[in-house]
Amino acid sequence: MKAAIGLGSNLGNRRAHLERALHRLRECGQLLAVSAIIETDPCGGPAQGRYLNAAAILETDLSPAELHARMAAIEAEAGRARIVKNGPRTLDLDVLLFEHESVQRPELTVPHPRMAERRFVLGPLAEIAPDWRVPGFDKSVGELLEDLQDDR
Ligand code: PH2
Ligand code: MG
Ligand code: MG
Repeated sequence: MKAAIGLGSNLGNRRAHLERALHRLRECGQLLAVSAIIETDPCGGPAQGRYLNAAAILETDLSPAELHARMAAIEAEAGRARIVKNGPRTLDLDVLLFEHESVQRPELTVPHPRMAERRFVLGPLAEIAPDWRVPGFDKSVGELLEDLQDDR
């Protein structure tokens, strides 16, 4: 099964956090594609530093819940603390898409509920998976990015 994963960091050695996470994700399956790492202005939350963001496609035998748990462990390894919503973080790993499944669990919603509004998510993802159709939108990742560019 294919999962699209969003990566972000704006604390500490940001690039090292992302690279370490990509290395650890290889233990969860096969990384089929990794986008360029881009620097982005922070969206939402308190005033904070700029982010490095990227996206990756993982082929995995894990379920969405298992993958989410493994990703939370990788975040914890990077010293991720959850103090402020949308606050600065050493490492954020989000399951953006899982095949064409919709997942509604207390700890995990897929597609990621805010991905369609976020250029820092759609930009990197459109680089590696522009044609992936997003459940609930009846649009592809590339089309969602175009919509965003239309109204901003
Ligand atoms: N993540 C957030 C909130 N704001 N802004 C940018 N540029 N990049 C992020 O990864 C990011 C954010 C919550 O996950
Ligand atoms: Mg996030
Ligand atoms: Mg997250």
